[in-house]
Amino acid sequence: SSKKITSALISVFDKEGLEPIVKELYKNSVTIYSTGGTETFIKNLGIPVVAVEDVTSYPSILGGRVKTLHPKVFGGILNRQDNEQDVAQMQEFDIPQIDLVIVDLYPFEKTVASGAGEADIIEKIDIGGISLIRAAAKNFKDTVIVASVEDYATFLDFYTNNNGSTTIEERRLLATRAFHVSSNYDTAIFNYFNTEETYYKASEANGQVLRYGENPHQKGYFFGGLDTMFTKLHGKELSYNNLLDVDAAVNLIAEFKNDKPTFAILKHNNACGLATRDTVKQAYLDALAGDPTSAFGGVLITNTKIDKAAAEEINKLFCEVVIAPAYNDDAVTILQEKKNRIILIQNEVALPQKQVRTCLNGILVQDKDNVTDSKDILKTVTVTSPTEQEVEDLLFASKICKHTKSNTIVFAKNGQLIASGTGQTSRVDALKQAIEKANSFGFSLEGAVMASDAFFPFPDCVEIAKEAGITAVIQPGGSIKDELSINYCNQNNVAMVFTGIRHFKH
Ligand code: 93A
Repeated sequence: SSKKITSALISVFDKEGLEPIVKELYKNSVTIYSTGGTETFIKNLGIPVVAVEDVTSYPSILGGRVKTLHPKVFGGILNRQDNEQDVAQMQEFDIPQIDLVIVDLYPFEKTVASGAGEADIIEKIDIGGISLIRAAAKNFKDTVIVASVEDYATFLDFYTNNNGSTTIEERRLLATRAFHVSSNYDTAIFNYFNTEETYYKASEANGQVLRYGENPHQKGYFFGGLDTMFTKLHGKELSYNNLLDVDAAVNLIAEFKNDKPTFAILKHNNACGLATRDTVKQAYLDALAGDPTSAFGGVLITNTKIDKAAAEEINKLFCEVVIAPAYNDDAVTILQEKKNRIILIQNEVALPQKQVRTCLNGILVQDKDNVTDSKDILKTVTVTSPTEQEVEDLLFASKICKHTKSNTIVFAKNGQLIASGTGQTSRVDALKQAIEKANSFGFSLEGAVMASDAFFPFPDCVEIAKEAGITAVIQPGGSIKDELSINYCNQNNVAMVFTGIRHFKH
Protein backbone atom coordinates (compact mmCIF):
# COMPACT_ATOMS: atom_id res chain seq x y z
CA SER A 1 0.00 0.00 0.00
CA SER A 2 2.83 2.36 -0.82
CA LYS A 3 1.20 5.36 -2.48
CA LYS A 4 2.65 7.89 -4.86
CA ILE A 5 1.76 11.52 -4.21
CA THR A 6 0.62 13.28 -7.38
CA SER A 7 -1.19 16.27 -5.93
CA ALA A 8 -1.11 18.36 -2.76
CA LEU A 9 -3.20 21.02 -1.10
CA ILE A 10 -1.13 23.40 0.97
CA SER A 11 -2.70 25.98 3.26
CA VAL A 12 -0.41 27.23 5.98
CA PHE A 13 -0.59 30.25 8.23
CA ASP A 14 3.10 30.28 9.04
CA LYS A 15 5.14 29.83 5.87
CA GLU A 16 8.32 29.07 7.82
CA GLY A 17 9.88 25.73 6.83
CA LEU A 18 7.63 25.19 3.84
CA GLU A 19 10.20 25.90 1.13
CA PRO A 20 12.11 22.57 1.20
CA ILE A 21 8.85 20.61 1.07
CA VAL A 22 7.46 22.58 -1.86
CA LYS A 23 10.73 22.20 -3.74
CA GLU A 24 10.76 18.46 -3.13
CA LEU A 25 7.16 18.17 -4.33
CA TYR A 26 7.99 20.23 -7.42
CA LYS A 27 10.96 17.97 -8.16
CA ASN A 28 8.52 15.04 -8.17
CA SER A 29 6.07 16.84 -10.48
CA VAL A 30 3.37 17.07 -7.84
CA THR A 31 0.43 19.37 -8.68
CA ILE A 32 0.13 21.93 -5.91
CA TYR A 33 -3.16 23.60 -4.95
CA SER A 34 -3.08 26.43 -2.48
CA THR A 35 -4.91 29.23 -0.67
CA GLY A 36 -4.26 33.00 -0.98
CA GLY A 37 -1.19 33.78 1.10
CA THR A 38 0.32 30.34 0.66
CA GLU A 39 -0.23 30.54 -3.08
CA THR A 40 1.67 33.84 -3.25
CA PHE A 41 4.49 32.38 -1.17
CA ILE A 42 4.88 29.37 -3.48
CA LYS A 43 4.63 31.50 -6.62
CA ASN A 44 7.41 33.71 -5.24
CA LEU A 45 9.62 30.63 -5.04
CA GLY A 46 9.13 30.30 -8.77
CA ILE A 47 7.11 27.13 -8.43
CA PRO A 48 3.83 26.61 -10.30
CA VAL A 49 0.75 26.51 -8.10
CA VAL A 50 -3.02 26.28 -8.75
CA ALA A 51 -5.31 28.57 -6.72
CA VAL A 52 -7.99 26.72 -4.80
CA GLU A 53 -10.47 29.18 -6.28
CA ASP A 54 -9.71 27.71 -9.70
CA VAL A 55 -10.61 24.26 -8.40
CA THR A 56 -13.83 25.35 -6.70
CA SER A 57 -14.78 28.03 -9.25
CA TYR A 58 -15.67 29.99 -6.18
CA PRO A 59 -13.88 32.97 -4.67
CA SER A 60 -12.66 33.11 -1.09
CA ILE A 61 -15.58 34.79 0.69
CA LEU A 62 -16.54 36.36 4.01
CA GLY A 63 -13.08 37.81 4.51
CA GLY A 64 -11.45 34.41 4.10
CA ARG A 65 -13.77 32.58 6.49
CA VAL A 66 -14.81 30.34 3.60
CA LYS A 67 -12.03 29.49 1.20
CA THR A 68 -11.36 25.74 1.20
CA LEU A 69 -14.75 24.66 2.53
CA HIS A 70 -16.07 23.21 -0.72
CA PRO A 71 -17.12 19.74 -1.98
CA LYS A 72 -14.49 19.81 -4.69
CA VAL A 73 -11.78 20.21 -2.07
CA PHE A 74 -13.21 17.81 0.49
CA GLY A 75 -14.26 15.32 -2.18
CA GLY A 76 -10.67 15.31 -3.40
CA ILE A 77 -9.43 14.53 0.10
CA LEU A 78 -12.12 12.15 1.35
CA ASN A 79 -12.76 9.87 -1.63
CA ARG A 80 -11.95 6.19 -1.18
CA GLN A 81 -9.94 5.02 -4.12
CA ASP A 82 -11.04 1.41 -3.72
CA ASN A 83 -14.72 2.38 -3.69
CA GLU A 84 -16.41 2.20 -7.10
CA GLN A 85 -19.10 4.71 -6.28
CA ASP A 86 -16.55 7.20 -4.94
CA VAL A 87 -14.45 6.81 -8.08
CA ALA A 88 -17.50 7.29 -10.32
CA GLN A 89 -18.60 10.40 -8.42
CA MET A 90 -15.12 11.89 -8.68
CA GLN A 91 -15.57 11.66 -12.43
CA GLU A 92 -19.17 12.83 -12.42
CA PHE A 93 -18.47 15.96 -10.41
CA ASP A 94 -15.04 16.59 -11.88
CA ILE A 95 -13.28 16.48 -8.55
CA PRO A 96 -9.47 16.55 -8.55
CA GLN A 97 -7.67 13.94 -6.45
CA ILE A 98 -5.78 15.39 -3.48
CA ASP A 99 -3.15 12.98 -2.13
CA LEU A 100 -1.43 15.22 0.38
CA VAL A 101 -2.70 17.97 2.68
CA ILE A 102 -0.36 20.33 4.48
CA VAL A 103 -1.87 22.71 7.01
CA ASP A 104 -0.64 25.12 9.63
CA LEU A 105 -3.63 26.37 11.59
CA TYR A 106 -4.48 29.94 12.53
CA PRO A 107 -2.50 30.64 15.70
CA PHE A 108 -5.40 30.66 18.14
CA GLU A 109 -3.44 30.25 21.38
CA LYS A 110 -0.81 32.79 20.39
CA THR A 111 -3.53 35.32 19.62
CA VAL A 112 -5.16 34.76 23.00
CA ALA A 113 -1.77 35.03 24.72
CA SER A 114 -1.02 38.30 22.88
CA GLY A 115 -3.90 39.93 24.74
CA ALA A 116 -5.87 40.54 21.54
CA GLY A 117 -9.54 41.47 21.77
CA GLU A 118 -12.38 39.00 21.47
CA ALA A 119 -13.12 39.79 17.80
CA ASP A 120 -9.53 39.08 16.79
CA ILE A 121 -9.46 35.91 18.83
CA ILE A 122 -12.68 34.62 17.29
CA GLU A 123 -11.33 35.24 13.78
CA LYS A 124 -8.40 33.00 14.70
CA ILE A 125 -10.66 30.00 15.21
CA ASP A 126 -9.62 28.02 12.18
CA ILE A 127 -12.54 26.21 10.54
CA GLY A 128 -11.37 25.28 7.07
CA GLY A 129 -7.90 24.24 8.22
CA ILE A 130 -9.14 22.03 11.04
CA SER A 131 -11.63 20.44 8.63
CA LEU A 132 -8.87 19.75 6.11
CA ILE A 133 -6.83 18.10 8.84
CA ARG A 134 -9.68 15.94 10.07
CA ALA A 135 -10.74 14.94 6.56
CA ALA A 136 -7.27 13.96 5.42
CA ALA A 137 -6.53 12.13 8.68
CA LYS A 138 -9.83 10.25 8.45
CA ASN A 139 -8.93 9.11 4.94
CA PHE A 140 -5.36 8.13 5.86
CA LYS A 141 -5.75 5.00 3.74
CA ASP A 142 -5.47 7.22 0.66
CA THR A 143 -4.42 10.65 1.87
CA VAL A 144 -1.34 11.98 3.65
CA ILE A 145 -1.85 14.63 6.33
CA VAL A 146 0.83 16.97 7.60
CA ALA A 147 -0.98 18.95 10.28
CA SER A 148 1.77 21.01 11.78
CA VAL A 149 5.19 22.48 11.11
CA GLU A 150 6.46 19.97 13.65
CA ASP A 151 5.67 17.15 11.22
CA TYR A 152 7.48 18.63 8.20
CA ALA A 153 10.74 16.82 8.94
CA THR A 154 8.97 13.50 9.55
CA PHE A 155 7.04 13.84 6.33
CA LEU A 156 10.10 14.77 4.25
CA ASP A 157 11.92 11.82 5.74
CA PHE A 158 9.14 9.40 4.75
CA TYR A 159 8.73 11.03 1.36
CA THR A 160 12.35 11.13 0.25
CA ASN A 161 13.21 7.67 1.60
CA ASN A 162 10.27 6.28 -0.27
CA ASN A 163 10.77 7.76 -3.71
CA GLY A 164 7.84 10.16 -3.51
CA SER A 165 5.50 7.66 -1.87
CA THR A 166 4.31 6.92 1.64
CA THR A 167 3.35 3.65 3.34
CA ILE A 168 0.05 3.02 5.11
CA GLU A 169 1.87 2.84 8.45
CA GLU A 170 3.42 6.26 7.81
CA ARG A 171 0.07 7.73 6.82
CA ARG A 172 -1.58 6.30 9.92
CA LEU A 173 1.16 7.72 12.13
CA LEU A 174 0.75 11.16 10.56
CA ALA A 175 -3.03 10.85 11.04
CA THR A 176 -2.52 10.09 14.71
CA ARG A 177 -0.39 13.19 15.08
CA ALA A 178 -3.01 15.16 13.16
CA PHE A 179 -5.77 14.20 15.59
CA HIS A 180 -3.45 15.19 18.39
CA VAL A 181 -3.13 18.61 16.77
CA SER A 182 -6.87 18.97 16.22
CA SER A 183 -7.82 17.84 19.73
CA ASN A 184 -5.29 20.20 21.31
CA TYR A 185 -6.57 23.01 19.14
CA ASP A 186 -10.17 22.43 20.19
CA THR A 187 -9.11 22.13 23.82
CA ALA A 188 -7.43 25.52 23.59
CA ILE A 189 -10.63 27.02 22.18
CA PHE A 190 -12.69 25.31 24.88
CA ASN A 191 -10.38 26.66 27.58
CA TYR A 192 -10.73 30.17 26.20
CA PHE A 193 -14.53 29.96 26.26
CA ASN A 194 -14.66 28.14 29.55
CA THR A 195 -14.59 31.03 31.95
CA GLU A 196 -16.36 30.21 35.22
CA GLU A 197 -19.65 31.82 34.44
CA THR A 198 -20.19 30.36 31.00
CA TYR A 199 -19.07 26.92 32.12
CA TYR A 200 -21.55 26.88 34.96
CA LYS A 201 -24.28 28.28 32.77
CA ALA A 202 -23.55 25.54 30.27
CA SER A 203 -23.86 23.07 33.11
CA GLU A 204 -27.50 24.01 33.48
CA ALA A 205 -28.03 22.41 30.12
CA ASN A 206 -25.50 19.58 30.39
CA GLY A 207 -25.49 18.76 34.05
CA GLN A 208 -27.13 19.77 37.23
CA VAL A 209 -26.80 22.89 39.33
CA LEU A 210 -27.16 21.69 42.90
CA ARG A 211 -28.89 23.70 45.57
CA TYR A 212 -25.43 24.11 47.10
CA GLY A 213 -22.27 22.13 47.75
CA GLU A 214 -21.29 20.33 50.92
CA ASN A 215 -22.44 23.39 52.92
CA PRO A 216 -24.92 26.12 52.06
CA HIS A 217 -22.21 28.72 51.46
CA GLN A 218 -20.56 26.53 48.79
CA LYS A 219 -21.84 26.39 45.22
CA GLY A 220 -22.27 22.89 43.89
CA TYR A 221 -22.66 21.20 40.51
CA PHE A 222 -23.00 17.66 39.29
CA PHE A 223 -21.75 16.57 35.87
CA GLY A 224 -22.93 13.19 34.79
CA GLY A 225 -25.87 11.15 33.63
CA LEU A 226 -27.89 10.21 36.69
CA ASP A 227 -30.87 9.31 34.55
CA THR A 228 -29.16 6.23 33.19
CA MET A 229 -28.29 4.98 36.66
CA PHE A 230 -31.56 5.74 38.42
CA THR A 231 -35.23 6.17 37.78
CA LYS A 232 -36.56 8.68 40.26
CA LEU A 233 -40.04 7.89 41.48
CA HIS A 234 -40.52 10.55 44.10
CA GLY A 235 -39.01 13.28 46.26
CA LYS A 236 -36.93 16.43 46.27
CA GLU A 237 -33.73 17.08 44.32
CA LEU A 238 -30.69 15.08 45.34
CA SER A 239 -28.24 17.30 47.20
CA TYR A 240 -24.47 17.26 46.99
CA ASN A 241 -24.25 15.19 50.17
CA ASN A 242 -27.08 12.89 49.03
CA LEU A 243 -25.14 12.19 45.85
CA LEU A 244 -22.03 11.22 47.79
CA ASP A 245 -24.07 8.93 50.01
CA VAL A 246 -25.85 7.40 47.03
CA ASP A 247 -22.47 6.76 45.42
CA ALA A 248 -21.21 5.05 48.57
CA ALA A 249 -24.47 3.10 48.84
CA VAL A 250 -24.49 1.65 45.33
CA ASN A 251 -20.85 0.64 45.59
CA LEU A 252 -21.47 -1.02 48.95
CA ILE A 253 -24.59 -2.90 47.88
CA ALA A 254 -22.83 -4.14 44.74
CA GLU A 255 -20.82 -6.40 47.07
CA PHE A 256 -24.04 -8.16 48.00
CA LYS A 257 -25.53 -8.37 44.54
CA ASN A 258 -25.80 -12.16 44.53
CA ASP A 259 -26.62 -12.59 48.21
CA LYS A 260 -29.91 -13.06 50.04
CA PRO A 261 -31.96 -9.90 50.69
CA THR A 262 -29.50 -7.36 52.03
CA PHE A 263 -30.30 -3.92 53.39
CA ALA A 264 -27.83 -1.16 54.20
CA ILE A 265 -28.24 2.21 55.90
CA LEU A 266 -25.56 4.81 55.29
CA LYS A 267 -24.61 8.05 56.99
CA HIS A 268 -21.78 10.29 55.82
CA ASN A 269 -20.81 7.65 53.24
CA ASN A 270 -20.34 4.89 55.83
CA ALA A 271 -22.67 2.00 56.61
CA CYS A 272 -24.21 2.40 60.05
CA GLY A 273 -26.40 -0.66 59.59
CA LEU A 274 -26.37 -3.65 57.26
CA ALA A 275 -27.94 -7.08 57.41
CA THR A 276 -28.53 -10.07 55.16
CA ARG A 277 -31.74 -11.97 55.86
CA ASP A 278 -34.44 -14.15 54.30
CA THR A 279 -36.79 -11.23 53.70
CA VAL A 280 -36.18 -7.62 52.80
CA LYS A 281 -38.24 -6.48 55.78
CA GLN A 282 -36.12 -8.46 58.23
CA ALA A 283 -32.93 -7.28 56.52
CA TYR A 284 -34.11 -3.68 57.00
CA LEU A 285 -35.07 -4.21 60.65
CA ASP A 286 -31.74 -5.81 61.48
CA ALA A 287 -29.82 -3.13 59.58
CA LEU A 288 -31.69 -0.49 61.56
CA ALA A 289 -30.95 -2.29 64.83
CA GLY A 290 -27.23 -1.87 64.12
CA ASP A 291 -27.47 1.83 64.94
CA PRO A 292 -30.99 3.30 65.09
CA THR A 293 -29.59 6.67 66.16
CA SER A 294 -27.36 7.15 63.12
CA ALA A 295 -30.04 5.81 60.77
CA PHE A 296 -32.05 9.03 61.25
CA GLY A 297 -31.74 11.00 58.00
CA GLY A 298 -29.76 8.25 56.35
CA VAL A 299 -29.60 6.79 52.86
CA LEU A 300 -31.17 3.33 52.52
CA ILE A 301 -30.31 0.77 49.90
CA THR A 302 -31.19 -2.84 49.22
CA ASN A 303 -30.37 -5.50 46.63
CA THR A 304 -33.97 -6.73 46.60
CA LYS A 305 -37.41 -5.51 45.54
CA ILE A 306 -39.05 -3.55 48.37
CA ASP A 307 -42.44 -4.98 49.26
CA LYS A 308 -45.29 -3.54 51.29
CA ALA A 309 -44.19 -5.14 54.57
CA ALA A 310 -40.72 -3.60 54.29
CA ALA A 311 -42.12 -0.23 53.17
CA GLU A 312 -44.36 -0.04 56.23
CA GLU A 313 -41.32 -0.39 58.48
CA ILE A 314 -39.13 1.98 56.44
CA ASN A 315 -41.88 4.59 56.51
CA LYS A 316 -41.50 4.90 60.27
CA LEU A 317 -37.96 6.22 59.80
CA PHE A 318 -37.05 9.70 58.66
CA CYS A 319 -34.64 8.99 55.83
CA GLU A 320 -33.39 11.05 52.89
CA VAL A 321 -33.13 8.47 50.11
CA VAL A 322 -34.38 4.94 49.45
CA ILE A 323 -32.74 2.94 46.65
CA ALA A 324 -33.84 -0.47 45.40
CA PRO A 325 -33.78 -2.40 42.13
CA ALA A 326 -37.61 -2.47 42.21
CA TYR A 327 -40.67 -1.73 44.35
CA ASN A 328 -44.12 -3.16 44.68
CA ASP A 329 -46.70 -0.54 43.75
CA ASP A 330 -48.18 -0.45 47.26
CA ALA A 331 -44.65 -0.07 48.66
CA VAL A 332 -44.16 3.08 46.59
CA THR A 333 -47.52 4.41 47.74
CA ILE A 334 -46.41 4.05 51.35
CA LEU A 335 -42.90 5.41 50.87
CA GLN A 336 -44.06 8.54 49.07
CA GLU A 337 -46.21 9.58 52.00
CA LYS A 338 -43.23 11.69 53.02
CA LYS A 339 -43.12 14.54 50.53
CA ASN A 340 -39.36 15.01 50.41
CA ARG A 341 -38.23 11.40 50.64
CA ILE A 342 -36.30 10.52 47.50
CA ILE A 343 -37.24 7.15 46.03
CA LEU A 344 -34.91 5.75 43.39
CA ILE A 345 -34.95 2.64 41.27
CA GLN A 346 -31.38 1.58 40.67
CA ASN A 347 -31.12 0.56 37.03
CA GLU A 348 -28.96 -2.34 35.92
CA VAL A 349 -25.95 -0.37 34.67
CA ALA A 350 -22.29 -1.02 35.30
CA LEU A 351 -20.53 1.25 37.78
CA PRO A 352 -17.50 3.22 36.59
CA GLN A 353 -14.23 1.39 36.98
CA LYS A 354 -12.11 4.49 37.58
CA GLN A 355 -12.14 6.96 40.47
CA VAL A 356 -11.22 10.61 39.99
CA ARG A 357 -10.72 13.41 42.52
CA THR A 358 -8.97 16.73 42.63
CA CYS A 359 -5.56 16.84 44.22
CA LEU A 360 -3.46 19.98 44.67
CA ASN A 361 -3.34 21.59 41.24
CA GLY A 362 -4.23 18.38 39.40
CA ILE A 363 -6.36 15.31 39.60
CA LEU A 364 -5.84 11.83 40.97
CA VAL A 365 -7.15 8.88 39.01
CA GLN A 366 -7.15 5.30 40.20
CA ASP A 367 -8.72 1.94 39.47
CA LYS A 368 -11.61 1.17 41.70
CA ASP A 369 -10.86 -1.30 44.53
CA ASN A 370 -12.47 -4.21 42.76
CA VAL A 371 -11.17 -7.01 44.92
CA THR A 372 -13.78 -8.66 47.09
CA ASP A 373 -12.20 -10.96 49.67
CA SER A 374 -13.39 -14.50 49.03
CA LYS A 375 -13.00 -17.85 50.74
CA ASP A 376 -10.23 -19.05 48.45
CA ILE A 377 -7.82 -16.23 49.35
CA LEU A 378 -8.16 -16.66 53.12
CA LYS A 379 -5.10 -17.99 54.88
CA THR A 380 -5.63 -19.19 58.42
CA VAL A 381 -2.58 -18.12 60.42
CA THR A 382 -3.66 -19.37 63.84
CA VAL A 383 -3.91 -22.82 65.43
CA THR A 384 -7.67 -22.30 65.70
CA SER A 385 -9.57 -22.20 62.44
CA PRO A 386 -12.72 -20.12 62.08
CA THR A 387 -15.99 -22.05 62.04
CA GLU A 388 -18.07 -22.08 58.87
CA GLN A 389 -20.40 -19.43 60.26
CA GLU A 390 -17.41 -17.34 61.28
CA VAL A 391 -15.91 -17.56 57.80
CA GLU A 392 -19.18 -16.30 56.38
CA ASP A 393 -19.27 -13.46 58.89
CA LEU A 394 -15.61 -12.62 58.30
CA LEU A 395 -16.20 -12.23 54.57
CA PHE A 396 -19.39 -10.28 55.25
CA ALA A 397 -17.55 -7.94 57.65
CA SER A 398 -14.70 -7.53 55.19
CA LYS A 399 -17.08 -6.34 52.45
CA ILE A 400 -18.43 -3.62 54.73
CA CYS A 401 -14.95 -2.75 55.93
CA LYS A 402 -13.80 -2.17 52.34
CA HIS A 403 -16.52 0.47 51.87
CA THR A 404 -15.93 2.29 55.15
CA LYS A 405 -13.56 5.22 55.69
CA SER A 406 -10.16 4.26 57.07
CA ASN A 407 -9.14 3.47 59.69
CA THR A 408 -11.92 0.96 60.03
CA ILE A 409 -12.86 -1.84 62.37
CA VAL A 410 -16.05 -3.76 61.65
CA PHE A 411 -17.83 -6.24 63.93
CA ALA A 412 -20.36 -8.66 62.50
CA LYS A 413 -22.32 -11.67 63.64
CA ASN A 414 -24.80 -13.89 61.81
CA GLY A 415 -25.01 -11.68 58.73
CA GLN A 416 -25.52 -8.48 60.67
CA LEU A 417 -23.29 -5.45 61.10
CA ILE A 418 -22.95 -5.15 64.87
CA ALA A 419 -20.87 -1.99 64.99
CA SER A 420 -18.00 -0.26 63.29
CA GLY A 421 -15.31 2.27 64.08
CA THR A 422 -14.92 4.58 61.11
CA GLY A 423 -12.47 7.17 59.85
CA GLN A 424 -10.23 7.17 62.90
CA THR A 425 -6.61 8.24 62.90
CA SER A 426 -5.62 5.19 64.93
CA ARG A 427 -6.81 1.63 64.56
CA VAL A 428 -7.13 1.23 68.33
CA ASP A 429 -9.47 4.22 68.39
CA ALA A 430 -11.58 2.66 65.62
CA LEU A 431 -11.73 -0.56 67.63
CA LYS A 432 -12.69 1.22 70.86
CA GLN A 433 -15.36 3.16 69.03
CA ALA A 434 -16.81 -0.07 67.61
CA ILE A 435 -16.87 -1.73 71.03
CA GLU A 436 -18.58 1.24 72.63
CA LYS A 437 -21.17 1.42 69.85
CA ALA A 438 -21.94 -2.29 70.06
CA ASN A 439 -22.41 -2.02 73.82
CA SER A 440 -24.57 1.08 73.59
CA PHE A 441 -27.02 -0.66 71.22
CA GLY A 442 -27.24 -3.73 73.44
CA PHE A 443 -25.15 -6.19 71.43
CA SER A 444 -23.04 -8.89 72.96
CA LEU A 445 -19.77 -9.27 71.11
CA GLU A 446 -19.40 -12.84 72.36
CA GLY A 447 -18.82 -14.90 69.20
CA ALA A 448 -18.76 -11.88 66.90
CA VAL A 449 -16.01 -11.46 64.27
CA MET A 450 -13.77 -8.49 63.50
CA ALA A 451 -12.52 -7.10 60.20
CA SER A 452 -9.77 -4.53 59.78
CA ASP A 453 -9.08 -2.63 56.54
CA ALA A 454 -5.32 -2.79 57.11
CA PHE A 455 -2.88 -4.79 59.20
CA PHE A 456 -2.43 -4.44 62.96
CA PRO A 457 0.91 -2.77 63.64
CA PHE A 458 0.84 -4.06 67.24
CA PRO A 459 -0.95 -6.86 69.09
CA ASP A 460 -3.05 -4.36 71.07
CA CYS A 461 -6.06 -4.62 68.72
CA VAL A 462 -6.44 -8.39 69.03
CA GLU A 463 -5.95 -8.13 72.80
CA ILE A 464 -8.70 -5.56 73.21
CA ALA A 465 -11.00 -7.36 70.73
CA LYS A 466 -10.61 -10.71 72.50
CA GLU A 467 -11.40 -9.07 75.85
CA ALA A 468 -14.61 -7.74 74.26
CA GLY A 469 -15.63 -11.22 73.07
CA ILE A 470 -14.39 -11.42 69.45
CA THR A 471 -13.58 -15.00 68.40
CA ALA A 472 -12.37 -14.58 64.79
CA VAL A 473 -10.46 -11.88 62.92
CA ILE A 474 -9.90 -11.03 59.24
CA GLN A 475 -7.12 -8.66 58.20
CA PRO A 476 -4.61 -8.28 55.36
CA GLY A 477 -1.55 -9.16 57.45
CA GLY A 478 1.87 -7.90 56.47
CA SER A 479 3.03 -6.06 59.57
CA ILE A 480 6.55 -6.84 60.77
CA LYS A 481 4.89 -7.50 64.13
CA ASP A 482 2.23 -9.94 62.75
CA GLU A 483 3.79 -12.68 64.84
CA LEU A 484 2.86 -10.87 68.08
CA SER A 485 -0.83 -10.71 67.08
CA ILE A 486 -0.76 -14.35 65.94
CA ASN A 487 0.87 -15.50 69.19
CA TYR A 488 -1.73 -13.70 71.24
CA CYS A 489 -4.56 -15.28 69.23
CA ASN A 490 -3.00 -18.72 69.60
CA GLN A 491 -2.73 -18.33 73.36
CA ASN A 492 -6.32 -17.13 73.59
CA ASN A 493 -8.15 -19.42 71.19
CA VAL A 494 -8.93 -16.70 68.64
CA ALA A 495 -9.02 -17.62 64.94
CA MET A 496 -7.34 -15.24 62.53
CA VAL A 497 -7.22 -15.24 58.72
CA PHE A 498 -5.02 -13.16 56.43
CA THR A 499 -6.22 -11.93 53.05
CA GLY A 500 -3.05 -10.27 51.79
CA ILE A 501 -5.23 -7.45 50.46
CA ARG A 502 -5.49 -4.03 52.04
CA HIS A 503 -8.69 -2.03 51.66
CA PHE A 504 -7.89 1.57 52.55
CA LYS A 505 -10.62 4.07 51.71
CA HIS A 506 -9.91 7.75 52.23
O1 93A B 1 -11.15 31.01 7.83
S1 93A B 1 -10.98 29.60 7.64
O2 93A B 1 -11.43 28.79 8.70
N1 93A B 1 -11.78 29.12 6.31
C1 93A B 1 -11.29 28.27 5.40
O3 93A B 1 -12.03 27.83 4.51
C2 93A B 1 -9.88 27.91 5.46
N2 93A B 1 -9.14 27.11 4.67
C3 93A B 1 -7.87 27.15 5.11
N3 93A B 1 -9.41 29.31 7.39
C4 93A B 1 -9.03 28.45 6.43
N4 93A B 1 -7.77 27.96 6.18
C5 93A B 1 -6.58 28.37 6.95
O4 93A B 1 -6.01 29.45 6.25
C6 93A B 1 -5.48 27.37 7.09
O5 93A B 1 -5.62 26.53 8.21
C7 93A B 1 -4.24 28.26 7.22
O6 93A B 1 -3.99 28.56 8.58
C8 93A B 1 -4.60 29.56 6.51
C9 93A B 1 -3.82 29.74 5.24
O7 93A B 1 -4.28 30.86 4.56
P1 93A B 1 -3.37 31.57 3.43
O8 93A B 1 -2.86 30.50 2.54
O9 93A B 1 -4.27 32.54 2.76
O10 93A B 1 -2.22 32.25 4.17
